[in-house]
Amino acid sequence: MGNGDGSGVEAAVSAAVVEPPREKLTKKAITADHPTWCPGCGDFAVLAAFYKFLEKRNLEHEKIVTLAGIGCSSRFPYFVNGHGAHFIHGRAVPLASGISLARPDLHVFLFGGDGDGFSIGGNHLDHGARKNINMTYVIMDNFVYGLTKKQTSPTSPIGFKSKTDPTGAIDQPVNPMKKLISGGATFIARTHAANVVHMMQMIERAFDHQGFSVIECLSECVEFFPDVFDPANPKKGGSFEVIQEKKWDGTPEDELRHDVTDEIAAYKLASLPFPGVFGVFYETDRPTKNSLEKKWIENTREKIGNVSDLEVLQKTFDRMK
Ligand SMILES: Cc1ncc(C[n+]2csc(CCOP(=O)(O)OP(=O)(O)O)c2C)c(N)n1
Ligand code: SF4
Ligand SMILES: [Mg+2]
Repeated sequence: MGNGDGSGVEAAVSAAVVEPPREKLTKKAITADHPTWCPGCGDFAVLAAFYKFLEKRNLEHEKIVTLAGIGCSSRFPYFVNGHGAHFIHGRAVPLASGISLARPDLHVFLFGGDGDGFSIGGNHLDHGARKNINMTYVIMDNFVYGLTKKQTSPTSPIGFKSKTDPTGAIDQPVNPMKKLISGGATFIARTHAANVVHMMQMIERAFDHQGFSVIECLSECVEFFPDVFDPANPKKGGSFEVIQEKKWDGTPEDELRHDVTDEIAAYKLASLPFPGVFGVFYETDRPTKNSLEKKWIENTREKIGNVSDLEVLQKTFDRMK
């Protein structure tokens, strides 16, 4: 073997590192623990849709990251066999931001509840949105704090009786779509856990979007706020109204369809009374923080002569002496 100049060895090494063809990602491979949610909880369907999405898109298994804060819905990463963390209540966005920026090659998914996302994590949500950090965030909204057994959440409707509002909630609830539009999220959609096909479509669209993409998914807490989403569930006598998006085909009916790039139109859709409409409210193309930081790092590297990370660190320490 070899001709004495090392090329034979190199050839042997490169032959040795040829990767075998990837096995298709199966549900079995991505399923971890048995979900511990109450029987009938809407969150089961969100997990099922996510498994289906992962299988369909056949993502590289080692690049899947699921993150969450705290709550019933935030138990999600336990049930996905991949990299993941069940993090501090409300702090999943900052954790995901760090991972997304440091490892832009990974697929960063966040799952969590209305309390985690809009209450304790509400401020982080705004900053993730305005910075347009690349990630896919599914907020499983059940209009209640489920894990802690029925407190009023930021999306609970006025009049909702809970342990914190025994005579009925009196505070104006957050409108998730309006909050996300004004926060600066670049992909904003709404779906319902009773419609797996629609959920899948929204997850795929959010995943394909470059930037901070958020889906509000109505997911029923059968224990502490049952039947609240029936008005949007045809199987329970409701109607699931899907947003008709513009096809830009010049037809008169297209005039009436929704332009997802129109912020004001998105805001108007968000003002419709409950149960509102479902689909993509808003999508815009704005540079991600990931891409801006990459440029900035590359420019700095060029300026300092493409030295190694260790040398940069050493120089920084030297300056501090
Ligand atoms: C800093 C902190 N504050 C409060 C709590 C208690 N706590 C845990 S989960 C939760 C709310 C969960 O509600 P939500 O995010 O809507 O999730 P759900 O259980 O409804 O899916 C609260 C208040 C906590 N764990 N940490
Ligand atoms: S308490 Fe509600 S949100 Fe939590 S697992 Fe049970 S049904 Fe689901
Ligand atoms: Mg909740």
